[in-house]
Amino acid sequence: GEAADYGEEVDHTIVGIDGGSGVVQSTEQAIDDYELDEWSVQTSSDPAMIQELDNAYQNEDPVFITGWTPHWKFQEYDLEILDDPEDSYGDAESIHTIAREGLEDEHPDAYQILDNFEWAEEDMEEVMLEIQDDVDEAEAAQNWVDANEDVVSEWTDGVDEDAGDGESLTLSLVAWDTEIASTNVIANVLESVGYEVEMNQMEANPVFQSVADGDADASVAVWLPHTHEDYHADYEDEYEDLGPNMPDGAQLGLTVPAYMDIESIEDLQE
Ligand code: PBE
Repeated sequence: GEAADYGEEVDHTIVGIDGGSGVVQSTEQAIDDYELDEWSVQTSSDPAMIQELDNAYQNEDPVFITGWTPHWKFQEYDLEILDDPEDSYGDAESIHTIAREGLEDEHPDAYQILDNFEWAEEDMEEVMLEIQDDVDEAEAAQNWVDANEDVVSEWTDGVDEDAGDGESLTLSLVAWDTEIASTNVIANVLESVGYEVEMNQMEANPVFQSVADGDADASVAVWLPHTHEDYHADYEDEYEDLGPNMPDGAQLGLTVPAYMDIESIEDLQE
């Protein structure tokens, strides 16, 4: 089909993930910025969105999803992120680690490891792909850690192998595939030096709130400067931003299968 027909073919619906996610909020912004008055975002979850993508893809039907990199969907399907001349989705950004106030004093070794945690887009993709191939999340994290001892030893540099001494830590995350991968890896490394780590899945806002309130020790799920700008603005005075754990390769965008005949979000304007 032609770009102009796609609106009717998909009922002017963009398939999204959870309403608290930055990528859904940016998509609502795009609908505004490009004056796509008839369009709306249907919220669901990361797996439900992929299921809708898969259904459309099997039939080469048009479909619009709220996409982001890194994500295994770009390995599994031939997809394009549409041009965004209005910049509704922001530029490439980083994923940051945040820690609660007091963590450095109370668990200095855990704090040190969280502060040192840094990996690349390809690393995160490896873990995500394994999980997608039905490897258990903890096992995929263990496999990556085993294959990357040199990287991990930089994160644990100077930390004793039983530094954690059975102390408990909690990490907050949303069940996005990216964050399931990163949280399992850092949890694995913290456990390897003797901490007991609990990973708590929640909606987006509570991730920030839990670290701000001190109910959680840390989160590695903070996309900045664009995706989580509003949450970060609300809570940043109450937690510590430890900087990027994945400096490059994070990008949001309106995403379609490559077989569709469309380049830019602007092409949806009627
Ligand atoms: N994501 C994955 C999140 C951040 C991590 C892109 C789906 C979001 O849009 O908030």
